[in-house]
Amino acid sequence: MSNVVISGTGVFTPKEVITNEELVVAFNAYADLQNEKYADEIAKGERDAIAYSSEEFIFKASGIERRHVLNKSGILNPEIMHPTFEKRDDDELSLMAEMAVEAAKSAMQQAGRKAEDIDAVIVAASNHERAYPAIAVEIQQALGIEGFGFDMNVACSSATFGIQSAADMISAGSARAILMVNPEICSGHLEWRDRDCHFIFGDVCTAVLLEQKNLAVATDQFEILSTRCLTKFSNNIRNNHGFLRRSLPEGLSDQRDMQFMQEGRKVFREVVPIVSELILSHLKDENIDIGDVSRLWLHQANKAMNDFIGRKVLGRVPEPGEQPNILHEYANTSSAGSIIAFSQNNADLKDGDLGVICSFGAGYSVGNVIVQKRRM
Ligand code: CO8
Repeated sequence: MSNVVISGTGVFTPKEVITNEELVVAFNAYADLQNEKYADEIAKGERDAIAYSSEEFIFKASGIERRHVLNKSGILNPEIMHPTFEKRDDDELSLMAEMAVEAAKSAMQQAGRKAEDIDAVIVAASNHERAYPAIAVEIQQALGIEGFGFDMNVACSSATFGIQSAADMISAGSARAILMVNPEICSGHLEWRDRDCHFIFGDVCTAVLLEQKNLAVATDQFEILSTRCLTKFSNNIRNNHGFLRRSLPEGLSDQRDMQFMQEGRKVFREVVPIVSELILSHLKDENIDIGDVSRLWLHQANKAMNDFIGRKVLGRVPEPGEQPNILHEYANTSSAGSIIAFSQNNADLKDGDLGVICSFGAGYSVGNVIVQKRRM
């Protein structure tokens, strides 16, 4: 459809790791401190005691075993409970740009491409370190890419929506090649003091290089056969930390809803059918039989959720490796999850094999990309 290929991918993985065990120890120490501090109010029934978190629950409910983060010490300090970063001067590379440059270099190397071959940069992520200048423009400068760049946000679906945007622009002739990057500093936005969600996210950055099929030089390429995106409004995953925060009435400028909030059960129940239906109808409209699809690279939020979607889409239990899971190692990395799964699990596919990259999350949003392996 598009004459566009993915010719390279890259993943920047932060060195620091937090295991479930370490996370739970820190959370429970925080709970003890708080419960001690508010012991009188708790005894009078004016406040609920904070319940302990548990490793068993986390693994069983999510499939997550550990997560990579940019700063471990702040998150695990029961007096702090969030990452801490040094202030950077405006003329230093920002954190998101730094991660993205690393991931982008790997994608460019895999694609056999240099800065002069690329015409645009898209930063597609769930949180942006600042509003302007766009992080994409900073990355463009850091890599020496001419042309243009912009930032976009569709939460967990940012990468697939970014792939669609890039593929459409390349098809239309606006650019020869586009670097689409997903720097996700989820740790900065997660409420580590809330046991319902403190285990969910990790940090990472992925990069995807897309280019005109007839210009691509990489040995292994994935032709984009078709993309489909869908959004449907829901408040079940939300945060209210926008730029009007300072303007709220006194006492409301630091509320729980300014970090990640979700109704996990409702999300699970409502998103699974939307995703399964979208994957199946998209394949049908492209005259592709699900039996001919070799791999599903799904958004990585919850292992049970992905097992469920895999079963619904394939009509059977997926074979090992057919629907790769990276959650145990990375946790939910928002938009980057399906791209990590794709990047780390495509080398064995043969020329002509078909696959689907699908992400889903806040919005609600779902992005589906049908690809076909090309071996030159
Ligand atoms: N330890 C022990 N017990 C716990 C813990 C814990 N850590 N947490 C909760 N419990 C308890 C609860 O209190 C509850 O107890 P009770 O039954 O007495 O009330 C019980 O365990 C069960 O709790 P839940 O019903 O919440 O548990 P679930 O089985 O539903 O699992 C999940 C929770 C894992 C969150 C699950 O619902 C899930 O994964 N749902 C899907 C969510 C999803 O896909 N979300 C996508 C969001 S990501 C996205 O869109 C990107 C947003 C932007 C990124 C932001 C970056 C930070």
